[in-house]
Amino acid sequence: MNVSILGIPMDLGAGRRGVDMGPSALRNAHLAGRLRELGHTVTDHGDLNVPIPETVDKHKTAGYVFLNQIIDSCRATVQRVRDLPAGDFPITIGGDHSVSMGTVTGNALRGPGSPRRTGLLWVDAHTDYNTPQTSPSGNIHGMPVAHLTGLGNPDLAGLGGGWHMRPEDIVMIGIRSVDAQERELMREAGIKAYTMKDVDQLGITRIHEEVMERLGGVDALHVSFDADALDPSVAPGVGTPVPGGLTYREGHLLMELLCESGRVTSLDIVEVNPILDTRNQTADVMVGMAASLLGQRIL
Ligand code: B3U
Ligand code: MN
Ligand code: MN
Repeated sequence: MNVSILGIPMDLGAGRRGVDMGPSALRNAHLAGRLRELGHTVTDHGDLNVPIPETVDKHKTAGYVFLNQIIDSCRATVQRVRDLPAGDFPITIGGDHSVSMGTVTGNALRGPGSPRRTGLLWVDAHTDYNTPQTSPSGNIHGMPVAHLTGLGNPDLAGLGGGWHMRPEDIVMIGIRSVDAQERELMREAGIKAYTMKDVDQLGITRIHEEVMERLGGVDALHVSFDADALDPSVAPGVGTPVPGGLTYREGHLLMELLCESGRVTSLDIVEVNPILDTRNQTADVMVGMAASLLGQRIL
C-alpha cells in the first residue's frame, strides 16, 4: 500500500501546551520506518503550517478559544488531505483532536465518487461532542464530532461545503468522560458509543463485529485514534488522561481486527503530548497501533 503521512502540529484546541510536538514525537518513534518494514511505500508530506499559541491573542469568541485560527487551519487541512495522491492511505498526525474536523472532511471529499459516504470510528476517552453552549472549557478539541455532524459554528461545521457526517455512520469506542450537557447532545444525535463498561462486558471482538455490521454501507472508513483512549499507564503523554482506559492489548486487538476487515481507508493519530510523556512511550505505543492497523502480525 502507498501510505501518506501528513503532520498537523495544532496546539490551539487543547487546554495544555505541547501537543504540537506530537508529529515530531511520532516521527521520532519511527512511524514511517515501522510501516516500511511491513512492505508499504511511505511518503512523508511534512507538516501543515499552524500558528503557535504564543503568537496569537488568546480570547474566547462566542464560547470558542482560538476559533479563527482553528477555522483557517482546518480549511488548509481539508485542502491538503484532498490533494494527497489518489489511492494513498492517509495517516494524519496531530496535534490536538480539533484537527479531525479537517482530516475527516478532507478524506470524505477525496477519491472517486466524493463526497464519499464515510464511516467514522472515534477511539477516545471523550465523545468530543460539545458545542460552545455545552463545553465547560471552550477548548475546540472537545467539539470536533459535533461540528462534523453540523452543530456549532457554521464555518467549522461548513468545512465540507454542504457535506456532513451522518450520526448513524459514527461509532465511538473507549468512552469514559462525557460532560453533562454533551451527554444530552449525544442522545439527541443517536450516536453509537461503546463506553469502557461496554468494552469490559462485551470485549473488543464482539464490539468490532457490531461496528462492521453497523458501518456496512459506507464507502470510506476513517479511524480517529485519540491517544487518551488508552489507559494512562499505557499512554501517559496526553493532556487529559482519564483512568480506566483501553489496555495495550485491547488497543492492538481492535487495530488487528480492523486490519483484517480490510475496510479502513484513513487514520488520525492525535493528542500525543511529548512534554507530558515518559521517554516518548506514548508516541511509541501509537506507532505500534498504526502498525497493527496496517498489517503487522505477531506470527
Ligand atoms: N470534555 C472536556 C474535556 C476533553 C474533551 N476532549 C479532551 N478533553 N481531550 C472538554 O473540554 O470538552
Ligand atoms: Mn479526542
Ligand atoms: Mn480524548
